[in-house]
Amino acid sequence: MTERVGTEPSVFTRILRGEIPSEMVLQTDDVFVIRDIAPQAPVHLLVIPKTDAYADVTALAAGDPKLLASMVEAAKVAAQRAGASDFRLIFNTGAGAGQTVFHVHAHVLAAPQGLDEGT
Ligand code: DGP
Repeated sequence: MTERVGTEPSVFTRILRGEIPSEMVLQTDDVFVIRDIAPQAPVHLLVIPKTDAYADVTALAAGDPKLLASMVEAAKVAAQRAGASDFRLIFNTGAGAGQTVFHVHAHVLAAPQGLDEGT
């Protein structure tokens, strides 16, 4: 489990503040959803809690499971709005697994016609 360290705002906090442009697709009281800057699928969204208190999904699940549930609900709504009822939900957890931003976020990967094997 990784806690966020340091006082520098994460890139996602800076996006939420409007300091970095992004394509915002959904916002709730506690979660926002943007398009990934480097999409790996026809639909590639990032679901991000507004709080930066949790570095990864293990910290979030331990600290605020209701917020984790809110992320899953936001993923479903955002994927549906993008025309995809089925989607892949991925939490890269730890640098060794490819996590680069230590402000917990979920990748939503989808395609309106369904994802190909190997996407
Ligand atoms: P991860 O590797 O799991 O930590 O995913 C971080 C994702 O964040 C990666 O897919 C690229 C995305 N990302 C990084 N910087 C920006 C940005 O400034 N804007 C947007 N929209 N996405 C970003």
